[in-house]
Amino acid sequence: MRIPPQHPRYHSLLQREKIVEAFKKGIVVPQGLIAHGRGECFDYLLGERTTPPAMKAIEAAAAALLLAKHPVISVNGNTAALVAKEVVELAKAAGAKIEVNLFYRTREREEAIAQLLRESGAEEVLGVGEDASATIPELFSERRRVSPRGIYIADVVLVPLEDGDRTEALRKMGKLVIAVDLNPLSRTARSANITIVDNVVRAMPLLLKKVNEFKTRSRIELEETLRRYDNEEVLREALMEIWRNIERHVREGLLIEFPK
Ligand code: PTJ
Repeated sequence: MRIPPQHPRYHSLLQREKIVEAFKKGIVVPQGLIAHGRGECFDYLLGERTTPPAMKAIEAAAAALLLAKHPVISVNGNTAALVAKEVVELAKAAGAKIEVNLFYRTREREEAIAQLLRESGAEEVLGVGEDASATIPELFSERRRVSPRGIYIADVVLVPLEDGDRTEALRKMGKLVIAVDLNPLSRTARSANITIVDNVVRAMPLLLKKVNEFKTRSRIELEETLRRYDNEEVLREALMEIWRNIERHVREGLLIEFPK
């Protein structure tokens, strides 16, 4: 369906269209539609903008990716539907590998997502079929199956739109986990090392920009950016952004005015 650009909720409706189209192609699962709806709700409460705490997390994430020996970007159905091109560009800029990792894993979905990533410019996509032959310990969902050349040996893993279990399991393996999650109260948000509380469609281009900008920084400067970062503080600030946004609406009134 064509969304008219003048529509006041154009950007949000466009994202919905992308998710629905990807659902029809077997890239997104029905549960992914529900997850997207939950994200929309938090995005609304955040004011559909990248907040200052999200920007702090993006800077720390850029530093972590540039400092990493084996950075990996993990891709699921929703992420592929919304930001396949940005994932590929970020992987190239940060020297990261791209790996398909699905909660609702089927061979058809792995292949469809890998195909979409290749069409978006990816030269190599890990985690498909036999390549996902290593196992994350203590994880019982299909997400436990990972590539021995990718997530299994990674020191930094970027996990957009994750479910909590794997973030915890990856942390227990000693990896630095960067999450992108609009819900600052989710288990993923609270167990990652760096949580970008922002819509993945806004966060990924900003992260790419920061990675390119930080390439001129020394390792010492990047380490200092990471050292100063406090995820608990950033999550608190993200919640305060939601709080203040609600407070502003209460103060300024809620009704839309019409000419008499
Ligand atoms: O493709 P699969 O099989 O790996 O499945 C993917 C889903 C997303 C269905 C699966 O990982 C899942 O069930 O995730 P959850 O537990 O619903 O968590 C998804 C989180 O992403 C929620 O906290 C949402 O608020 C958040 N979210 C949804 N849309 C966005 C988002 N965060 C950032 N940007 C979004 N566009």
